[in-house]
Amino acid sequence: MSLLEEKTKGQYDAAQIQVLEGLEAVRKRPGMYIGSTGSRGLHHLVYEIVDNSVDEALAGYCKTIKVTICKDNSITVEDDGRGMPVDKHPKMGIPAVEVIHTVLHAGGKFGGGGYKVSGGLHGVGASVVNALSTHMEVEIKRNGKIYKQCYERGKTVTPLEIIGESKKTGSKTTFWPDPEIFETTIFDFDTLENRLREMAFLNKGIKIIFKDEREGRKKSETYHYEGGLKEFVKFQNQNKDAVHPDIIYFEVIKENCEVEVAMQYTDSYSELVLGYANNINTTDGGTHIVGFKSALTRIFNDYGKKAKILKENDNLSGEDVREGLTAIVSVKLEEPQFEGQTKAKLGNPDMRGFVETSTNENLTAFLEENPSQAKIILEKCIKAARAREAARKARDLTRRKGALDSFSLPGKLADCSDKDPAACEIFLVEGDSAGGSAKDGRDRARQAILPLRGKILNVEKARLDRILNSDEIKNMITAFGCGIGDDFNIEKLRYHKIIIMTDADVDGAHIRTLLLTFFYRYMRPLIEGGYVYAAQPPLYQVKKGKDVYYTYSEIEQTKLMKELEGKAGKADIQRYKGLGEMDAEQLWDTTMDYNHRTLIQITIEDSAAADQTFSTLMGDKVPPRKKFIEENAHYANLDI
Ligand code: 28F
Repeated sequence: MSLLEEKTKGQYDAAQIQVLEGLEAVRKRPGMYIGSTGSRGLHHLVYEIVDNSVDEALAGYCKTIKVTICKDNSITVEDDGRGMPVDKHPKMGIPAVEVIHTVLHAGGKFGGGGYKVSGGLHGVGASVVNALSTHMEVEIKRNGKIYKQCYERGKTVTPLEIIGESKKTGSKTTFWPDPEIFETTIFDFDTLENRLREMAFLNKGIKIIFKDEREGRKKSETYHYEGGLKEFVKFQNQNKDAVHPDIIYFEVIKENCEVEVAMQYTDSYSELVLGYANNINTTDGGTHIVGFKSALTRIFNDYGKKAKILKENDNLSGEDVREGLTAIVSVKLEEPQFEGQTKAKLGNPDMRGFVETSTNENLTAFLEENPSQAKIILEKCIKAARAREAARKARDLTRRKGALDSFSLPGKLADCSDKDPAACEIFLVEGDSAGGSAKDGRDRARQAILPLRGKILNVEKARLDRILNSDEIKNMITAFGCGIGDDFNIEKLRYHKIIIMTDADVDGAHIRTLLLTFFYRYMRPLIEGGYVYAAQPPLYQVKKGKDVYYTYSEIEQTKLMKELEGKAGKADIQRYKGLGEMDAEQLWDTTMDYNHRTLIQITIEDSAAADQTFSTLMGDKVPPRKKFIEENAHYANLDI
């Protein structure tokens, strides 16, 4: 054995052991690397591989990325970059491509000056995808050849082989997610579409072709936006009415960081400010967003006074200048620091100043060059300020003061005796009769009941002052105890489960949608924190002899009737039209009893998509709503 082999042998073994232990750790605790082994974790695998192609594009070598959900439910990602290196790694004695796929965090910084933008969980890299796949194949076009290597659950199973020739360059990865690891291995087209489209907006000029080749799905979409964030705002506002014609857009590129901003005001009353750092959606904000928001407030106040639209002692708040604003702030930097439990908050202090200064300069320039649009925006901010003032007075009525809390709770609330929020839940019940049954049937220690009389106000089309005139809404704010909007404080929430209990019919679904719109627009941390649930009342009661059964879907009902066919006697079937048809005991047994009930937890998968959905479904424009319902009707179980 040569001196070199002797020398590397020891290292090779040690490195090899580290490799095996590394990927074993990934299989033992996958959640540490991809967040969860549910659907979100499964989709993270795709983002990890796509990010490597995006990095190659940001380095300037790749133009097109193809993502395919194959017939056998594997995923293929292909790019036309330089092709992963295939030369032997000096220390490990194996090809660089094998290091990338078998050594944890081997992705590292790429040559060519681009930054490594991290994946959803900060670039755990292709090796994690390998460890969590039953099979993974990589094909590389480089040096006029086509190379191929295969892996299984993190282990190399074939040597790197030359399987052909090609004048092109690029990388192609196919992987089969491991059903031993994931609760589901079925990919969701919409989930991938939202993220791939977002990546195309965030990295202008990149072309992403997305195909679904599964049976009956034959879909193909291409995302390619030379306008970058400008096109993102246009897309986000497509179902809203802009109040000024131009999308305000600027980007500032420095040696080691860059910021890109696009923003436009619409006639809606809610705000949407989306932040990204290295393509990661910073849902908890961070220094870049703080910088952007402080610049916004100062610039509009300064400009407003200079242009004599504001009086000297007027002062617009942050909320006022963001009413109706759709803004996207994307920063790219070399060493991003993510904070918070979900690592979705940017911590780098210097990004605050960088974004604030960039926004100051460019927004001021836009307002001075477009005085008529500036005037329209400022007039909207002034109206918002007036409404806020009116709302503040109304809101003070919903805040409970002092020790007399119990007396200032809404009369309709049947509160629970336990005072530990983590143990308590509140049912928002449609209709007084069901509310009465729920009050009688509940667990008085931990279950509170707030009956709602019919439909609540559609907040998507109302300003806060009008919203606070609604008794139903005021009652909920007071009962929850955590305030709304900028006042919201999750620490004051009185119940850690907010359960929407409405009839299993179209009206019930509409009330649930109105409630979710209110929570999404004015109490979003309730949904983001997983506090909001929908109760599942039964659709049928079936009596046979002395047995009573409840079913919760048409499928379950059909299955039960088949099972009962064999038994003697006639089944007595009752289709529940509303909660009010159940007495207290039945309501408890079927929908409220901790041990038998089914609750659906409401979650937000994608901020931009959620905002789009609410503004489309609850906004003013009918054609987009009609289109949305047609495209998504197959998800609904209607009781026509
Ligand atoms: C389908 C997924 O992974 N594409 C990739 C490249 C290109 C290079 C590279 C990747 C290890 C640490 C350097 C080529 N030539 N698509 C992909 N394309 N990785 S991953 O290098 C990774 C090395 O840094 C590449 C010259 N420099 C870089």
